[in-house]
Amino acid sequence: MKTQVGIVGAGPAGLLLAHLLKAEGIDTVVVERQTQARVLERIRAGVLERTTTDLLRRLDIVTRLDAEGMQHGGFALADGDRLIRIDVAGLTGKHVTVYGQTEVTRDLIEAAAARDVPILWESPVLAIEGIDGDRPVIVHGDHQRLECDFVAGCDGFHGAARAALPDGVRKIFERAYPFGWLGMLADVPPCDHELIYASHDRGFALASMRSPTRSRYYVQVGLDESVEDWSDDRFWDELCLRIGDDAGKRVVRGPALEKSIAPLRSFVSEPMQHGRLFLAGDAAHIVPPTGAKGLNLASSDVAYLSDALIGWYKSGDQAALAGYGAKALARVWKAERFSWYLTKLMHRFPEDGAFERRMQVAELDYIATSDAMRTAIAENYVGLPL
Ligand code: RFL
Ligand code: PHB
Repeated sequence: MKTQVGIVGAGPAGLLLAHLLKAEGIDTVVVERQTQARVLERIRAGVLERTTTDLLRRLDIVTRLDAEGMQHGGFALADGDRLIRIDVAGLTGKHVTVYGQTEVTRDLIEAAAARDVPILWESPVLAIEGIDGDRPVIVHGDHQRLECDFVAGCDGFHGAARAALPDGVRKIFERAYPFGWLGMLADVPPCDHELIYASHDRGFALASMRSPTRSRYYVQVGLDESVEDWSDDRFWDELCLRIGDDAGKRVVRGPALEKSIAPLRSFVSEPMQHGRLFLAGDAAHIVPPTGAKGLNLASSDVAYLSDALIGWYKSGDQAALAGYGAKALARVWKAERFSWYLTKLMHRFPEDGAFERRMQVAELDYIATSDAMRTAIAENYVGLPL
């Protein structure tokens, strides 16, 4: 089999890239390890920057996004019973959109079928060969070979593409955090019309949502804990303690539709390209979810990469392709910084004592009283310009 751009992974990065290239007449094949059903049941991100919604608009895949996505002009940082509102719209003139990653993925997969964007399901990529030459090959499934001009590695943190960069080329920057997030989804109305990120003495909590009738909540847990340790009742009790009295009283309880634990990690692999292989999204970098940046970084990578590939095919532009990684990494590192900063500010670290806790409270005090601090947080949260 042959194509122009072979794409590994049918997550948001791979699917968006496939559509952006297809819209310019460039052929792609997406090769995905999982079944379509498995990809569609993964519950992950919930907050979309303009970077992401603008790409979906450019592709005209916005019918459901416009009908069901919720525009948010702010969020709150909670510290005990104090709520510090970050007026994102007032400070930046921009909004974020609350719309689940699951829905983005569903919309992209449905549009792929309608627009003849081929996706090979249940076909794990085993190797990527010849990235130093002109005709790299993706070896997948039952040792089938997909010959391409370029390979885009959009296969997430546990994928195969990053490992195809030669030894000695890759440099890893990493921080694993000593805790995870236990997430729970329930068909109950959210406790607030905006998101609340809570820094409590007992640990972090987040009140988020998917729709006016579906809530998504998280609590910080130890790495030694498992979902079985957390009955629904225990989860609701802990959440209500951590998010502050007012919001806690408004929490509507209900049975969990899903519960899972995600460890938190900061990770960057440089460079993001070698020869004819280009990495995008979680394949190249991971952020802790505190800043809501993971999916949005996948989108900005793909915006840069699609522009560079389109330039190469339309006008033989080599420079844009050669500069892709550096351009993407400049934005990635700023999102890494913001995600790390909010994670440090809002979580309890087992090694920290009373002094570090006072530092967090002092910083939250400063944020509460300084327009400059709130502006810095708002412009990072809403997404730095491309
Ligand atoms: P994905 O979504 O992991 O997709 C990669 C795809 O590649 C496939 N794959 C392979 N296919 C073929 N052969 C192989 N050898 C393969 N190996 C893997 C996988 O099956 C998969 O389908 O990566 P992508 O596209 O880069 O997208 C990244 C985002 O999914 C991720 O950054 C976000 O979910 C992170 N994230 C959030 N991001 C936000 O922007 N806003 C948020 O509010 C937000 N909240 C979150 C999050 C991530 C979370 N978890 C569970 C890690 C909340 C949580 C709890
Ligand atoms: C979510 O709704 O899943 C969500 C929202 C904001 C975050 C992380 C996750 O920062």
